[in-house]
Amino acid sequence: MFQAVLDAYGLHAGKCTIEPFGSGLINHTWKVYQEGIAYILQEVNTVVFREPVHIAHNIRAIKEYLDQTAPEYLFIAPIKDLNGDDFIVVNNRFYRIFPFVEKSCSVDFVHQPEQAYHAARQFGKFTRMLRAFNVQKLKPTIENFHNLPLRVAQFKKALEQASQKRISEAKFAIGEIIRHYGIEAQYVHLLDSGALNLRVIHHDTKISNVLLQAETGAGLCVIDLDTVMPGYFISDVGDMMRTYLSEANEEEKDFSKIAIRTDVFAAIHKGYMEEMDQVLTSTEKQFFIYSGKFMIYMQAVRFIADFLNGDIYYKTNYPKHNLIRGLNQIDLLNKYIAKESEFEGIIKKINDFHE
Ligand code: GN1
Ligand code: MG
Repeated sequence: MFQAVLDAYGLHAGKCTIEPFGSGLINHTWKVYQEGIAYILQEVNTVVFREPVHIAHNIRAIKEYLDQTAPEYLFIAPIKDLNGDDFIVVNNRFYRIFPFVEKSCSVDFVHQPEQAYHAARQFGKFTRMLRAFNVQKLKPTIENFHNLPLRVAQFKKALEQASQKRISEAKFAIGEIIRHYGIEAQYVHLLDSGALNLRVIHHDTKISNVLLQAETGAGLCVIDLDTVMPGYFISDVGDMMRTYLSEANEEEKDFSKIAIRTDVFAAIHKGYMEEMDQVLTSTEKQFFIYSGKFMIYMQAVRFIADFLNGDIYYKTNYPKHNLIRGLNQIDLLNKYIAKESEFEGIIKKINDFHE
């Protein structure tokens, strides 16, 4: 496989070193070196991304736009192969190669608020750079990816079809998801009211999807552009809340370790707003705090639905893995909701200062 893929790019397998790279669960990634130059080789998971050509289409359209409007902005598009294509298909598998950004690094956890600040700035900057880009030119790379009503409908269907054993094991989680149906109702109301604008959204804002300068830790650019598609800002801000606020992540089984860091909340707000303050409408800004509830709840719904379905989507390492992940997200959600008035206080203080 490597031979055929590398050939297409004029690289020579015999002269390369190839090693697995990164911590992604969906795609396969390798780092390739040849004669002192490093590349990132990736195979796209076509079970999850059913139309990989949509990914290539979106990245190309954005790259062309940015080359015209902001050539200094660091945007990591795939390298073209010898035929000028930005991906290659070998044995029905879909591969692409990216340049490796030298002197960059990434982290898997937010240890300090500054890291959350730098990441939030980069995700905000990305959407800001593309504020005048016609979002209708982008194709959905996963249909209904962050469509909460659909995710809840999938949960209800899973509940109907699940075994009695799984239903009784997940009893508490199911009750919690039902207790929080209001989060979905609020989303439906939000969309109906037209309060949110369709924008170019990243949809996977975990900290490892930002490249940082190795020396200073400052933000360089965003990566992992497969879920870049039209969406709402609450997806990006909400996924930062979901994955940065607690030091313990969704894999943690000891929920006493899940705790909300308000200084990280303030850092996400500062970084994102430094870029997006002039872009978001005042109505959209009212849903900054809601975004965390939206994303944490949706993730809980997805994990529990997958548990009820018999673990068919997310990779699992032990029998109740998805149930524990779902319970973890429910715990995070309840702790987030308990902090809402503190979050409001933080935002009010910033707004009062600017007035
Ligand atoms: C999946 O594998 P990863 O971490 O890139 C999922 C996200 C979830 C995340 C939860 C395409 O992303 O939506 O938030 O797991 N991506 C897809 O860990 O489903
Ligand atoms: Mg991803």
